[in-house]
Amino acid sequence: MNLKEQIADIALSIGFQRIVVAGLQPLEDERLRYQKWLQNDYAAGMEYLKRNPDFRTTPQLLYPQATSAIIVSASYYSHPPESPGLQFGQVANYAVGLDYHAVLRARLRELKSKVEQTIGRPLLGKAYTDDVALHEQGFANHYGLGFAGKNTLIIGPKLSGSYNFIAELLTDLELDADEKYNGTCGACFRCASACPTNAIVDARTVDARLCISYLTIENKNGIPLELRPKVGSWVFGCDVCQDVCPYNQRPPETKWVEFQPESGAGHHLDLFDLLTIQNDEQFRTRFLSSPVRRPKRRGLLRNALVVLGNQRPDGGPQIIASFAKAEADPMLREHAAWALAQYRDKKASALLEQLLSIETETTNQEAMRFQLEQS
Ligand code: B12
Ligand code: SF4
Ligand code: SF4
Repeated sequence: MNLKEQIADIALSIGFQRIVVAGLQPLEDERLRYQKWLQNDYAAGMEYLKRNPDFRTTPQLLYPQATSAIIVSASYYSHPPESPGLQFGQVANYAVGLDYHAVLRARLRELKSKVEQTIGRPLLGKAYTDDVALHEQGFANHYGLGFAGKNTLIIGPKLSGSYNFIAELLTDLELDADEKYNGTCGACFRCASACPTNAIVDARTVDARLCISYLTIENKNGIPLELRPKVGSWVFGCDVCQDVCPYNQRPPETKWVEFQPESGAGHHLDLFDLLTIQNDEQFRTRFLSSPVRRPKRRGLLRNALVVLGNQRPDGGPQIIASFAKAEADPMLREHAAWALAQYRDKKASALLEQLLSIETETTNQEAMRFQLEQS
């Protein structure tokens, strides 16, 4: 067995799904495509993506001592149960367990130390995953971890699908780079047709301004009015363009307990319960070590209000109105008013009128009057 095969064996024994070796030459095509993506404003409010864009396709700028990159994928999939009811919102599969950044980095460190035992010397190596620094899908696509589907996600061979994370170890090992994997979507266009917001604007191009994943996770502002109904039941992230993909019909389940729903927030969050979280500290304690903490209390409660407006569970109006009366954040009060208006019944409208009578922000008053007219 040569060193590359030994490393692959170790990676698989740790529980990674697939491993390839990438060269570190800059990816010029991806650099230009990424530049165009930024120019089209598809990165929306993700300012961190706009800084030092060329670093993303030039790994040696990140880590000059590196001579190769070991790229791995790891399944995070666990089968979602039926929703327990209308007061629950759905969490994207990648976020149901513990924070993947910490889990994957720990597993990459394990890989590094086992490779060190094998070669009998310390290894120079840096672990990355989902760091803004590297264009992970570009390298994964170029060196055969899988192929880039029309939804932009990397789809592994042999029906291993796309419900997997990408992570990498930049090292000083001399290893032969792998070749591109020639998978294809063929004539399929299911993801783009199923996307609730038409965010897949071209094959292999997502406009984040429209993507529910962006709107509910990275977006720091309100969710645009016209997109709120399309968010549907997604309280955090979105899996529609993966669920419909023929390559994901029988996805391999995660091998790691950390990604199981029991380890983290789970597949569904109780939206009434979320509205009882009163401050950032309570929120941090509740979602410590979960990816769901990313949009902070303000973002997650905003999402909860949108899903409540879409699903309109019994008992919702009273709970939403009590929440809004005590809430200091004007953006959340406006989303609460919107959610109430979606009930389109007298009781909810009366509660909305009460909210309007105590609202202090002029822009919110205007928005609430508009909602009242619609309700
Ligand atoms: C910013 C970001 C987002 C943004 C933008 C997503 C996007 N598609 O651009 C938002 C917030 C919307 C997002 C959402 C999600 N994300 Co995200 N995200 C990232 C991040 C940080 C950068 C991605 C990026 O650079 N986008 C810019 C565009 C230009 O690049 P791209 O789409 O990656 O590149 C594609 C094009 O260049 C295209 N391409 C290649 N050749 C050609 C040729 C032609 C002719 C054309 C037209 C295109 C084309 O293929 C490339 C690969 O798909 C990466 C981590 C990283 N460091 O790379 C994770 C990452 C892509 N996300 C990931 C995940 C899991 C998700 C979600 C599934 C989470 C969820 N369930 O809510 C969704 C999926 C939504 C979707 N359909 O993309 C995983 C994907 C794993 C995989 N198997 O592919 C990554 C790799 C994180 C990780 N380490 O695992 N994400
Ligand atoms: S994650 Fe959802 S909103 Fe984003 S591209 Fe996929 S289906 Fe569309
Ligand atoms: S749904 Fe179809 S078009 Fe979209 S990524 Fe999967 S195979 Fe490709």
